[in-house]
Formats: sequence, C-alpha cells, structure tokens
Amino acid sequence: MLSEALQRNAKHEARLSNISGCDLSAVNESQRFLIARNDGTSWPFTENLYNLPMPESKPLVAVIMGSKSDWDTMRNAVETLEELGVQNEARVLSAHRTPDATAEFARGAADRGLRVIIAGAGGAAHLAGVIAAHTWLPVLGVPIQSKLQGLDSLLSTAQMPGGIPVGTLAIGEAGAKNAALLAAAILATSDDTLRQKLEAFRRKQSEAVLSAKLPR
Ligand code: RP5
Repeated sequence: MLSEALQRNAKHEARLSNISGCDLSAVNESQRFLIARNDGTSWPFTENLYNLPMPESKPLVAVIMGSKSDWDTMRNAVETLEELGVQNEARVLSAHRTPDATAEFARGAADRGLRVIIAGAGGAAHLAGVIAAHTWLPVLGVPIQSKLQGLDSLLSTAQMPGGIPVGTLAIGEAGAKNAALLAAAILATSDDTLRQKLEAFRRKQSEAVLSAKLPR
C-alpha cells in the first residue's frame, strides 16, 4: 500500500515539477491538493505524505474578550481548545466600547455554526451577560483578574437575572482553561472523537498528578 502511494506521489512530483518549473518549494500544499484532484486521482491518497489540508471546517467555539489586555488570560482558553482540536475563533469585543458590534456578533453566532461562546471580561464585566441576552447558545463567562482581584468581574459575570444564564467559571487562567474544557465537554455530548480526546486529557492529567515528585 505504502509503495503504491509512493509511486503515485512520484508521478505527481513529476507533474508538479513540470507545472512549477522544477521548483517544488514554490508549490504550496493547497496547490498540490488541487493538482491531485484535477488529475483525477482519488483523494486523499497523499494525505500522510503531503499532509494535505482537509476541507476547512467552521469554528464551533468563539472566544471573546473585552479588551486586548485580557489576552494573557484568555489565551489559556484558545490553547486548550487547540490542544483538543476544537475549531475556534478569537476576537476582542466590548459590551461597553463596541455595544452594537457585540450584539451583532451574538445575534449571528448560531447561524454561523458556532455552538458555544466563551466570554472573558474584567471589572464591570458585562460582556458574557450581554452576549447571552442576544443568543440561545450556551455562554461561558470568565472573570478576568482585575484591580479588585477579580471579585468585581466574578460578581458582574455570575449575578445574572433568572432567564438569561451565563455559566461562570473561576477567576483568571484556571477559569479560561476550564471554560474551554467545558465547551469541549458540551460539544462532546454529540461527538465521540472529541469525547475520547477529553478522556485522554483527563487520563494524562491524572498520570501527571500520580507521578509528581516532591522537591525533598
Ligand atoms: C474590561 O475592562 C476588559 O474586559 C478588561 O478586562 C478591562 C480593562 O480593559 P482595558 O482598559 O485594559 O482595555 O472591559
């Protein structure tokens, strides 16, 4: 099987050489993919050899933050989603400084294919609540550590009136990481592959705890 694939790839290398004037480095992976398809070859026979891109999938989770200054905290959410292979998008939107854009984002989120929204904000942290007011999607709030140690952010995010829920996580980095894990768990209720990744994440975490060496 592998040698057949290698032969087919050799044939394509030759075609690529002709097309690109012998400079294979000038042919990017998307072009290789298109050439293989236009060539009538059943795709994706080259996927392991060229790591050809799969069709782009839409983000399922949005990570929104009230300010660029929240990134150091909210990157923990993005990195955790990436680790689990969850398609995501991240951007700055403010409940107070960009109220119209925030509402527009929230209203269109479900139709764009998003399934969970993570919103982090600090101080008078209304972002998660305002987003939740404009969408039926689950919204997870991350209180950013603030000048008041994040207690203001925590209360502003958590104390929603009955009827518009925001699932509020811990203050700061742990909250951002857990928001991503919770978002993944929500998606995993209908995605077995993701469920297995989450279970593997937990196993690895447990192993790290059990094998911890104390400095003594
Ligand atoms: C909130 O105000 C943001 O979420 C941020 O945590 C806080 C401070 O924002 P900057 O003044 O740093 O932009 O809206």
